[in-house]
Amino acid sequence: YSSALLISDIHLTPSMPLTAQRFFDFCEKDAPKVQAVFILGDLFEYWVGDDAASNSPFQQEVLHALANLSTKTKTYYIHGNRDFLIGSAFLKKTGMALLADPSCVEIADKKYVLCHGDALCTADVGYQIFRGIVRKPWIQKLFLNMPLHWRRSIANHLRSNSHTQYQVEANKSPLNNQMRTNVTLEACAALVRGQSVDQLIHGHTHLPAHHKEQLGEQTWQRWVLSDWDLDHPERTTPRASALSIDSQGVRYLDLIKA
Ligand code: OKV
Ligand code: MN
Repeated sequence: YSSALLISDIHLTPSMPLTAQRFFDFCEKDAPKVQAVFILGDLFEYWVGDDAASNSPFQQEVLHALANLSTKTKTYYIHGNRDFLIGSAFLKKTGMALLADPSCVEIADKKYVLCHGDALCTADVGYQIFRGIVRKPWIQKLFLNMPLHWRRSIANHLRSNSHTQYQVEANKSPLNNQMRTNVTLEACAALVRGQSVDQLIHGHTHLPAHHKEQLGEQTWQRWVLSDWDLDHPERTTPRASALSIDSQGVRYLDLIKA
């Protein structure tokens, strides 16, 4: 592809209408201008199975926006830590192609490693244990075979527990918490070394920035995608951006100003 847009962490939910509207506008106006769109996970705030989407008018609206976009440009998806249960039924209806986490892609003659980013947060041992459990195929099969109301109830419990736990940790020691929930230099180094690529793009941490990093002899660049937050009442400056790649290079596209 000679041009692409990359987004992640939109955390779509009906309770965030301004964020959702910006996403619909993105699909209609911004995204069709490029040859490929990569969504690097956490498009949705939560996901308990493709069958739940059929009952939700909101998820249907998102599905149609993506299906319409897929007729105009190539669309790719990488699972996030929230919507990793997005399955082949939803993907087929939206026309998106699933990419493995991580994946190596070539855009405008340069190679990039793309991933959601949660697997790089290796200092967060508790989260990596949770991830190891819910990412096991047999556990996912078990979960998906439960009645929808059980799945919703489990998801609500896990979500409220994780929210409380996170706030407790953050209040105890904010700096330690930030370090624990960020990617580690070692995990990034291992990833770029394994893929023999020196440009890495991920989301998840909600810390958008361009980094030039080094560990030993190894050097690489890392771009972090931003989350989208147009609904948060305490946030005076709403945030939403995409990463744009073309023959000119890599840059952040501010979707609030645009
Ligand atoms: C996603 C996260 C909730 C973090 C549960 C097996 C279980 C899947 C699941 C249930 C929860 C996804 C699918 C959600 C991410 C949370 C809370 C914290 C840190 C099982 C397979 F329980 F049976 F083992 N889930 N949902 N969290 O609500 O979208 O990432 S979720
Ligand atoms: Mn995430």
